[in-house]
Amino acid sequence: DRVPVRRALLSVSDKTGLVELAAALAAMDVALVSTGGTRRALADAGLAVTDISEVTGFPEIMDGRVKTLHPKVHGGLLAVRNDPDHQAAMTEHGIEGFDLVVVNLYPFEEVVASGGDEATTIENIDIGGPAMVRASAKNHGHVAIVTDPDDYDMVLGHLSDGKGTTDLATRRRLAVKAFKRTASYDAAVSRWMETAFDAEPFDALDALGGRRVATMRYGENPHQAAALYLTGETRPGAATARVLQGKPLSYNNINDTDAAFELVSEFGAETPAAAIIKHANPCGVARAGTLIDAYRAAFDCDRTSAFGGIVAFNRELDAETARAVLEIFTEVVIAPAISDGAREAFAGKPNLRLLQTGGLADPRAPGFVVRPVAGGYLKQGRDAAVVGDMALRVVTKRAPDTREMNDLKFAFQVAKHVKSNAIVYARDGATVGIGAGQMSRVDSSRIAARKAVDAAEALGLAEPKTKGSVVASDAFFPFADGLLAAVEAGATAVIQPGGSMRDDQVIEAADAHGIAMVFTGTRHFRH
Ligand code: 93A
Repeated sequence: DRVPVRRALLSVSDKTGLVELAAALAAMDVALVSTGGTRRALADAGLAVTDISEVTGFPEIMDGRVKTLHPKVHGGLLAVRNDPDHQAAMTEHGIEGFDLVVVNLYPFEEVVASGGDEATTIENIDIGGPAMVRASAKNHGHVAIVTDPDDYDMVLGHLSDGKGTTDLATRRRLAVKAFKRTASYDAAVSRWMETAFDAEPFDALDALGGRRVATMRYGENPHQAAALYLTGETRPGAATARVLQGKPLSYNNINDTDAAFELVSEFGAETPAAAIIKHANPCGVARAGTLIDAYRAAFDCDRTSAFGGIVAFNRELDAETARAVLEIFTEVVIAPAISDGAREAFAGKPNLRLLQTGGLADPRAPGFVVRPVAGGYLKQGRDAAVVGDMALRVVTKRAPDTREMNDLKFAFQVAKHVKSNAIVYARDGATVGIGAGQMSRVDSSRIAARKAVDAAEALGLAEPKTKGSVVASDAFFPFADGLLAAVEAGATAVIQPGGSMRDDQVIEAADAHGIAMVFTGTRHFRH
């Protein structure tokens, strides 16, 4: 198990003890081969040394990024000396073996510690060095790999005791140390990148469980890492859908597509429904006799916001509706099924992501939702409350008529899928104004009404569709002001959970304006 050391490769950034080591090796008739800087240091000390470029027949290129990454080098490190095939390859390609390899790496850790800039730090990520270290350590049966100047004396001692040979036990010990070194080196690189790029480490992402099925180019923003995990739940939706065409889905795409499909699933398959989502909030939702009418009505709610949106349907998507969707730029289309005609229509827009879920998600099905908090995460049951199951209570003098009641239920179903504070105006099965995500309910009311005015202008209507509409609020009106804003916009009926200390005042204001109001007793906060 002793290997005679006849030829050594030296390539070191830390030149401590280098000349002494090389001189001792030269005195034992060991041939020396080195990379540029190391070779110069040895030549300056008067030692005979071959430049690596003479071995490879190739200059060091790209500022030294490629100097030892060559078969003449790695063949010499990895060859199993007593393997006839390896011997034949060495002869055929003029490869000579290295018996001793002395490498220490670019001072990456020191550059980071001294606050080097990004470009300098990246240049100090050693690639060729670790490759040589790992190759030699793998081939420790034939090669001794020295990665630490503190070991030079020990190795020289073994060589002189063993008449210029190394023993297997020493080579094994050196190999273990070598792999520990490359491992800690790479750990330092990934740690630095994590901080420098503010990237979420995937092992932290993985820790929540589930099976990682896709890694996105980035998360909500380009500096965030992101991946998609499946939990094994078979719920139809964005994560489990078949992607029929299109660019890879981004993190935001999947998040928005999930919101879109959960929303249309709320309605079941009975009546055709369409929802258009932006930033996880709907900017238009409608039900109608046909899918295309539902889409057009949803689109009319807020044509401006619909641009670049995510569109979800609760029925098989037909060709005519597909062509209507293609009239504006759309990121993602998702439906339980996609007809051949619709697929053909989308084929002309190969970037558009087309998703087929195979079915609708059951809005009543149990499930859970997780959200991270610093140092941990919150877990809660999915909001599986459905307006159709709620004990609705008319609290005003006037009860809603049938048309109002249908729209009230529809508006409350949509409000469940709007970020709080949510205010949803609806008329004839379509949203006509949506106020989302405001810190005060009255602001959401005003924004929803304002958007309805803008939509009327865009559509060339004499007055906004909120005239004669109904309105849903995801949580109770704490004061009468939110309700009065709805009255001002022209709503004739209101649906809300109720339960405020001032319900009396809100009911009184509704009665004073002839408004019909329904309490659901159930709240739909969504944050
Ligand atoms: O830039 S590298 O990743 N590319 C290489 O091919 C390569 N080969 C050796 N860095 C490479 N090295 C490293 O150069 C060694 O690990 C050592 O740290 C350094 C020695 O270079 P010199 O002898 O020119 O000072």
